[in-house]
Amino acid sequence: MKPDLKTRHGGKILADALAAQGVKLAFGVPGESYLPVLDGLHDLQDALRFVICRQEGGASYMAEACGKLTGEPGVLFVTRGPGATNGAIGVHTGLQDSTPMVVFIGQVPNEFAEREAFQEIDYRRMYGQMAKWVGQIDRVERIPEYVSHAFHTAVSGRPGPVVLALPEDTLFAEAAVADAPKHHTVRPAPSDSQIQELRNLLEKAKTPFVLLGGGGWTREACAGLQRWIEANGLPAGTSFRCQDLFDNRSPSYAGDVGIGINPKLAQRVKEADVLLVIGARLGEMTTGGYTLVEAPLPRQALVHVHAGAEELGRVYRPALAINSGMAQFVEALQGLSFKNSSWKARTEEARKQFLEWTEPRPMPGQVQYGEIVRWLSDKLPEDAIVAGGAGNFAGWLHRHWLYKGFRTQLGSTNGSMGYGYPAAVAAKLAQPARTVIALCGDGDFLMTGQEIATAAQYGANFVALVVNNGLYGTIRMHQEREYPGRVYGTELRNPDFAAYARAFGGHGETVERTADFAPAFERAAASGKPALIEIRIDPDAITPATTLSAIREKSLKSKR
Ligand SMILES: Cc1ncc(C[n+]2csc(CCOP(=O)(O)OP(=O)(O)O)c2C)c(N)n1
Ligand SMILES: [Mg+2]
Repeated sequence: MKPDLKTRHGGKILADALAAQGVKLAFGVPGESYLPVLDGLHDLQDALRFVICRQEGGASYMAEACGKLTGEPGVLFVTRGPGATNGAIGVHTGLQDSTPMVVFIGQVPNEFAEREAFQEIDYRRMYGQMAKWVGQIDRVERIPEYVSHAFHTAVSGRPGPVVLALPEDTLFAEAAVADAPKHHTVRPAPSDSQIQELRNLLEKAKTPFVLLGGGGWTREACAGLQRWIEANGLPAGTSFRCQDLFDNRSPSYAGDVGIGINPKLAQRVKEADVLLVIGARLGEMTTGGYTLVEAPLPRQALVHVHAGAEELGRVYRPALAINSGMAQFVEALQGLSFKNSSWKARTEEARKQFLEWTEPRPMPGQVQYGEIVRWLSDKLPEDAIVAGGAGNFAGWLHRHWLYKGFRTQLGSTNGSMGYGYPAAVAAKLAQPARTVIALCGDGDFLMTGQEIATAAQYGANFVALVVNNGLYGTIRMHQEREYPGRVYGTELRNPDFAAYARAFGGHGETVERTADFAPAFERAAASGKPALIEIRIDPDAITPATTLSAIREKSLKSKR
């Protein structure tokens, strides 16, 4: 017999559906297009916190970061038209990062559909390429079904964003329907014969290399894989912005196979006879622009393990393709063990090269930014979360930070600026007991810096570093290389960032010498406010290894 069901309006059915999915935190900017949802959330305030942001770009990054950090779909609410367009950046990040997300967008009432009514967009077309699925809920009684479908889709196979449009009439209408229970997370597992094939390949291998990355990992799977890799003396690297999947202090860790890769590590990946890739898609950044691994037929015997069947053979024709969840694959690996002393010697060499590569070296100016990154890496708790944006300032983070634990990194593999600050806000709200820092560039920070208001409103107290070189430095670097001396469109006139933080009720510091950083950080961390430390670096210090002037000179010489 069916239970007696209460009649609820669509907004309440939706809010209750989210609670049934286990959602505890959602982000967004309100709109008149989804007032019934706000009314539904009103009753759930103690169980489900709806964090109101200052711009949908920041809100969508927060939802993405929450999904990345917890492995459960990050939830975003934006209004129709303008809200939906502002919110697109975090959806693109979620797509490229394989992050589970469910995005709700207001929609015009069905009676006005297709007239280009006020703020009307067809989200199926707009988000068609960026989301795993775009649906529109046209009938109030089907809200639980659509929400259940959305959550299942977001976490299955290769995780990613799902978009649901909410026509106004659906939300205001009423129905007596039951909630659907929490979604399953379905993962495939490797077959015995695939594991046997892997054994055969590795038994013959002289220069194997393991590369891990992508989404869908668990803490236990990472730990189990690390134990297996170490026990077999294999070298391991991580794909672009996935360094936190492997303890960087491990004797097996050889470094990150991403942007600004150690050339010796790049060579090692190229020379591998068996390349065991677990979870990584092998995108442009991880393959050095498709040169470390050639498409479609790699020189290495490629074993590609991925949770999304559609990713296997998408770019590369692997020697062995295994459709598996990460935890399932790691479990199957436990039955394999190899004794090959030449592997161990090569791993030791790779580790030595990693340690040499990551040592900070002197840069021009009064601030040794590499030493600051290393100081933080050594000093903060092992589980501290570092949220970073995009720009050359992140190069020092990639090179000098040692990630020690699962999900200690929040970065955007689509290289989108403005990610670090809102990602840190989300991390602090989702896991308040952990230390969180944001690492931003001067250009990067001001893309979403107004979310310091959100941090202040909700008590997300963490320290953000803004590395100020007065430049869109990355672009300036490429400009000097291609068109030396012809500087245009890459210089910035910045505000006083510390004063900016104070204006929002935060704590502000400005650092112009290395020695001033530690006391400034201590004050910022103890302030009990959202804190910001502007670090003024010499604009000539364009990467951890070279200067703008050296790049310009080299380019001028080659063009003479
Ligand atoms: C949203 C977005 N817009 C533009 C770019 C192109 N872009 C990449 S890095 C960069 C400059 C970053 O400047 P800043 O944050 O100051 O860091 P810096 O390179 O100076 O260290 C730009 C404009 C991008 N990646 N993302
Ligand atoms: Mg800059």
